[in-house]
Amino acid sequence: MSDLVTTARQGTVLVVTINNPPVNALSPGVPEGIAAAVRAAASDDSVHAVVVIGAGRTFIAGADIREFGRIVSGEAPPLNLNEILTEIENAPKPVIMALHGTALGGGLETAMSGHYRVAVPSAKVGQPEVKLGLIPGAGGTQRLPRLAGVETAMRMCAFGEPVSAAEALASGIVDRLIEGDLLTGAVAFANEHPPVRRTRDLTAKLLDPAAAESLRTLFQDSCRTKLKGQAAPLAALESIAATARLDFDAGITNEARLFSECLFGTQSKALIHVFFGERAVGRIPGLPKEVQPLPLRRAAVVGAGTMGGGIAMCFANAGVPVVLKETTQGALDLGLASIRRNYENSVKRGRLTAEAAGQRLELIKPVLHYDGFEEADIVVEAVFEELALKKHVFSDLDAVVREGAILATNTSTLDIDEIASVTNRPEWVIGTHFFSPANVMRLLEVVRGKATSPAVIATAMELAKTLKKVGVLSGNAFGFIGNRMFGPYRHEAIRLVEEGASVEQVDRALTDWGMAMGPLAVGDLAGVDVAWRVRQEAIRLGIPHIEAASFEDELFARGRYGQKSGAGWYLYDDQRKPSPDPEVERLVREYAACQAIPQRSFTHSEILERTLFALINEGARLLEEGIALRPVDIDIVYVNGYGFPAWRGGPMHYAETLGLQRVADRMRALYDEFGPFWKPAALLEHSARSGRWSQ
Ligand code: 3H9
Repeated sequence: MSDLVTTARQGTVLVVTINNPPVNALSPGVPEGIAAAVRAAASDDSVHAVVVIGAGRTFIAGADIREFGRIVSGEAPPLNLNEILTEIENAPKPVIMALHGTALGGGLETAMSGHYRVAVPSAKVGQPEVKLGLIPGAGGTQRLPRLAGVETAMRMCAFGEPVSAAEALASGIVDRLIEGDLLTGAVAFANEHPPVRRTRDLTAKLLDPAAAESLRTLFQDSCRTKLKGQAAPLAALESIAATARLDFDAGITNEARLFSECLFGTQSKALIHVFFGERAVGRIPGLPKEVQPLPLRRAAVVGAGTMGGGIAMCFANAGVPVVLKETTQGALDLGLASIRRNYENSVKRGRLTAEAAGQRLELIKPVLHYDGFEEADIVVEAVFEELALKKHVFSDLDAVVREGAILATNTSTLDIDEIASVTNRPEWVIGTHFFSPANVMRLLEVVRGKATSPAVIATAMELAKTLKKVGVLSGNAFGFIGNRMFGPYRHEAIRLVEEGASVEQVDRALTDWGMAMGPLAVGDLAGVDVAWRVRQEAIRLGIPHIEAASFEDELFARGRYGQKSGAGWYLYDDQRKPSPDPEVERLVREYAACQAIPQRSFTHSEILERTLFALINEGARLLEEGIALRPVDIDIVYVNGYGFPAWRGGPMHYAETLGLQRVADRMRALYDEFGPFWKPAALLEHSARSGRWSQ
């Protein structure tokens, strides 16, 4: 027996323990080890049953995701999990799977190849493969409907959300919940001498073809709205629906074909890139290992507007007491009312109990002065985006906040060093760019100033984890990573409209491609006035490629600020539902005539190329300048903060998927046609030949 799987005896029960930290993934050796133990038990007369359990914090969290890339590139052989699980299922003595932590993907599939499953109440089970662009590939789409029914299996496999042990019990996935020690409970279960019961033989919950197809259609519609563009959920549904017409073995063969199509497709590569990327961004190259994050026991936030209120909620949600400051009672009351409303809505939607909402609210202490700031380990300033105002707040903070506390500014574009310069402790100053709504959006851009100390950087990155966000470190450049790239992207969207495309066509091309929102609709959401101010600041600072004139200035001049004023690029009704505005179309054509901009029509692929290539080129420049540490940091920013489809992997990954040579060639052609804006970044030219971003 290998170290990955060990066995021990408890009376006539063979206990098989999986020991592959941190999550007991099915790395090579693990499934083989379990099967070998089950085989040994079969030929040992002194054993009457087998219990399989995970060591450490969890049962099996799935196949080893690191292996998939190696399989696709041909470095590793395909997984033969099906054969192994069939051997376990065919065992002549009962096999009881004991679940704690998470039994996910191949973990649940292994569990279902056993004859019974027992679980602690805190356990969760699921088939999350779709989140990696895959479907269950070791019998999950065939065994789960046999245990839980077709509808539950379709829901779990198409959406990938895990279910609790109680739900698993109710649906038949789990046979018994164990209060107290899991192993003791599992061995006791085995000692009840349950007969061998193979999941493959259970057919009572399967449906006839018509019923299975109608459920499939229902789920397909829901996937096409909620998981637009993704192939794996539809493949999972196809495989489950096939249980109505194929026997178990044919169903497994069909599943294997669909699994392989997903595995060798671009979507799984992209989603696996995002899975590891979200974990990789937390590792900061160059940060000395001995640097430890500082404890964050108490927080304070300056400004109870939309951002400040949301940030205070983030702390409260993480159980960190927070002082929330405003300058007037009216503003403070408004801010708190909005926080209260947010919590009430969560309670109404069943996401939070009233008690938990009350506890969180209690952690937020409203103040009009800096009371309580002296106790804070971190202060986040979230006042209006204006440099002079932020500097004023920071000089106040420097006077009231204790030494050794972090001073963070929630800015989306401003210069961290300039803000830090008004304090006597620039090494304690850092940018924390939250995205709106701060209590919902997962991204936290952490911006290091030139003096920010390594411990402060490490603490801010840890803060992201504490707040259940993904922190990405950026250098201090105008717009940091996300907004700096968003500039050229929107620039092109606006240029396309100026050159003859309609507003809806540009947005539509990008949303059809997978973006959560079109770039012009985003302008209306964020505020045309805000974009205007940012642009003026960029012009003032001499940021390259910002042209003096843009049609958006016309919208600004007419007070068309976007959603908040009822009109911007679109017209909005009372519910903020957009509709195209012929007036915008008239104004833009007038503008184009004045500026002598030649008019033409555009295909969707031209729109995609111009907008997305502008995004990619700016990303390459950020890498060249060292503002973004690695291509994956940019990808994670875009997937988590800008609605970039995760199944396309982020802009830099997408560029590799297209082929960097192709991107560079097209960029050169655009450069010849349109001039300096399209100058390919040196890094792009440099990386084109290898096809991978080099640094
Ligand atoms: C599958 O099973 C396909 C099957 O149908 C079979 C087909 C034939 N493999 O997230 P954490 C690493 S597809 C390899 O920070 P948490 C992770 O990268 C798979 N590595 O912890 C990290 O490494 P590092 C279906 C894995 O407590 C470390 O473990 N299963 C795997 O916040 C800790 O992870 C899934 O999709 C893995 N399967 O969350 C489950 N899982 O420290 C994916 C984790 O070096 N995993 N790692 O950065 C998860 O959802 C979470 O990791 C889990 C724990 C909830 C388990």
